[in-house]
Amino acid sequence: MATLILRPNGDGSELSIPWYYNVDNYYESGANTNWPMVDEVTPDGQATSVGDIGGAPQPHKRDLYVIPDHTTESGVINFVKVYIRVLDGVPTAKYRHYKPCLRTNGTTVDGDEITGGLTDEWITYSQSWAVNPVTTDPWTWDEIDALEIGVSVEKATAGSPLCTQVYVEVDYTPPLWTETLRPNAAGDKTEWVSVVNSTHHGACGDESDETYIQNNTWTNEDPYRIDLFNIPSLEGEPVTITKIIVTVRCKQNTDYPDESVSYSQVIKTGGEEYEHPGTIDDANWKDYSYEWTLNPKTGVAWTIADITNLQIGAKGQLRPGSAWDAYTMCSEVWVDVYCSLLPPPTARSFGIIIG
Ligand SMILES: [Ca+2]
Ligand SMILES: [Ca+2]
Repeated sequence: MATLILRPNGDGSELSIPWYYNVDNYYESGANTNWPMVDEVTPDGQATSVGDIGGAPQPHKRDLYVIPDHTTESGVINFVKVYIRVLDGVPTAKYRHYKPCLRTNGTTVDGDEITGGLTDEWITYSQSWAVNPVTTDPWTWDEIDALEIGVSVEKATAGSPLCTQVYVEVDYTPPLWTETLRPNAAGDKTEWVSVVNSTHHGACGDESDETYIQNNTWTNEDPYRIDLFNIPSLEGEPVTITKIIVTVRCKQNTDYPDESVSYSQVIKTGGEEYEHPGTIDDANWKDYSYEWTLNPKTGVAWTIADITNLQIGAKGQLRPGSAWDAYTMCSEVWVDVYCSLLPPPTARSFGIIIG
C-alpha cells in the first residue's frame, strides 16, 4: 500500500567489517567511517563501499547501522525488507558471500546467506520479514524507530566482498478515514415536487428529519423525480479513494399495507447519472446506502477531482393505483468517501531483487 525507505544515518551496535573504500583507496574502519559508504540513494558501486580485503578465507563479518525514526507514517506494517547492494561473485569461485541483517529487541538477526552469482557485477539483494523475527509479532513503529540494519560479508577465497548500499523498506497500510459530505448547493436537477421547512438542498443536508423533500404530485405527470445536489470538496489530501457510499434517508408517506414506493441513490459524474433503485414499504425514516467502489463512468478508482465534481441525490416515486397517493419522502442525502494516504514516492534500487 505505502512504502517508507530508511537509510543508515549512524553506526549501530556492531562495526566488524574491517575495511571501507572511499573514492580512491581502502581504509581501516572506525567510528563513523562505514555507514556513510552505504547510505546513498543512487548506488555508487565501489566508490563508497565497505568490505573485507584481508587474507582468505575470512569468516562472516557484520556491520549494523542505525536509521532515522519514522515521521508521519502510521498504520499496519505489512513487512520490513532489508536491501543490500553488493559486488557479486563469479560462477566458478563464488567467493563473495553476503547476508542482509537487522537488529531488533536486543537481538541481531542474519538473513539467508547469498552465495549465488553470475558475473562480477553489482546486484541488489533483499530479504523481507513479515513479522518481527524476535518477537514473532507484527512489527510496531517503535520497533522501526529502534531498528538497526546491516550486512554481513564473507571472503571465502581470493576475491574481496564489497557492499555499497544498505537500506530498509517498511511496507505499511495507512489507516483509512472517511469524510462525510452533505449537500451544500443545488445541483443539475430539482424535480421533487415539494419541500418542507427548507430549500431542497438545505432539507437534504441538515441532518434533520423535520426538513425533507417529497414527491407528492397529484397529477399524471412523470411519477419519478430526481434531485441532485452539489457537495463540498474533500478536506484531506493527498488521498487515494477506495470507495464511496451514498445514503438516502427516506420513507413512504403512509404505511400502506399493499403498496411500496421506490427510491434510488443517484450520482452524477462525468456528465452522466447513475442510480441504484430500491423499494420502501413503511413510513419510518430509514437510511438506504449504496456503494460505488469504482467510478462507474471511468471504470477505475475515484479521484479527488471526481469527488470535487460529483453530484449526489435521490430519486422518488409517486405510485398511482388503488393506493394512488403512496409517495416517497427524503430527509437526507450524503456521501461517505473512504480515503487513505497516498503512498509517497519510492526510491527503489535496481538490479535483481530476491527474498
Ligand atoms: Ca556506496
Ligand atoms: Ca432534513
